[in-house]
Amino acid sequence: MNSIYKDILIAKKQQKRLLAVLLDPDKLLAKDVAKIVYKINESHATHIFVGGSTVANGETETLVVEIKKHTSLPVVLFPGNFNQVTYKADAILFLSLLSGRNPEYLIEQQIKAAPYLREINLEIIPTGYVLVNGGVETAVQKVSRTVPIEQENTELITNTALAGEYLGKKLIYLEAGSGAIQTVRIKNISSVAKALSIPLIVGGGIRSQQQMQLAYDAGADLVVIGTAFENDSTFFEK
Ligand code: 1GP
Repeated sequence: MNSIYKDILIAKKQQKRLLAVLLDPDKLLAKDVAKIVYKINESHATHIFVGGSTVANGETETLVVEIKKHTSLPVVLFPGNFNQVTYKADAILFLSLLSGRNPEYLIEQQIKAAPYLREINLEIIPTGYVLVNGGVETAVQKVSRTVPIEQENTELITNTALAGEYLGKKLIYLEAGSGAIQTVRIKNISSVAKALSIPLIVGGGIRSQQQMQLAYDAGADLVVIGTAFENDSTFFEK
C-alpha cells in the first residue's frame, strides 16, 4: 500500500530525477499503445501518467488496461474529472486546482469521486495543482474555467503551493498546461521548490531535453512530458 508515493519520497531524498510520460486517452489509439509503451519502457521514464481534460467515459480504463499489458512502470491517474477514476491503475493524483477559484475543481469533483475511491484499492496521493500562465489558453484552463496565475507573480505561485503543503497535500503539481508555449519559468520552479518540503512535479510545454534539465536543476523532482512525446515518439532517444 502507498508504495508509489513512498518511492517518490525515496527518490527525492536520493536526488534521483523522476520522469513521467503523460498519455491522454483522448489522443492515443488502442492499436498504438504497444509500440508507444515500448518506447516509454526503453526511455528513462519512471512513471506513466494517464489523463486529459476532455476524455469520454470508459476510455481511461480501456487505455490503462492496455498500457499495463506492456509495462511494469507504475500507471498513475492524472484525471480531468471524476469519470476518469479507475481501479485498474496503480495510483491517483487526487488533484485540487488550488490556483483556481472554481469550487467544481477545488472540491466538487473530489466529492463525486470519493464514494468510488472508498470501494476500490487505489493508492490516493493528495496533490495540489497550481496552474500558471503558459502563454496560450490551454485545455485545462478552458475546461476548469479558471484563471492561471501570471508567471510574474512568483510570490503568489509560491504561496499557493505552500498553502497546498500546509493543507496536507503530499505533492504539488506546478503546471503551465498541456501544450503550453511558455513552460513554468525557472524562477518560479526554484522559488516553489525552495519553499516546499514535499516533492514537486513540473509540467506543461516542455519540448526539449534542455528544458527538462533546467526544470530538474531548478528543483523539480518529477518532470512530466506529454505533447513532445505525443508529437515525436523518438523524443527520449535524442
Ligand atoms: C500536462 O504537464 C502535462 O498536464 C504535460 O504537458 O503536454 O505540454 O508536455 P505537455
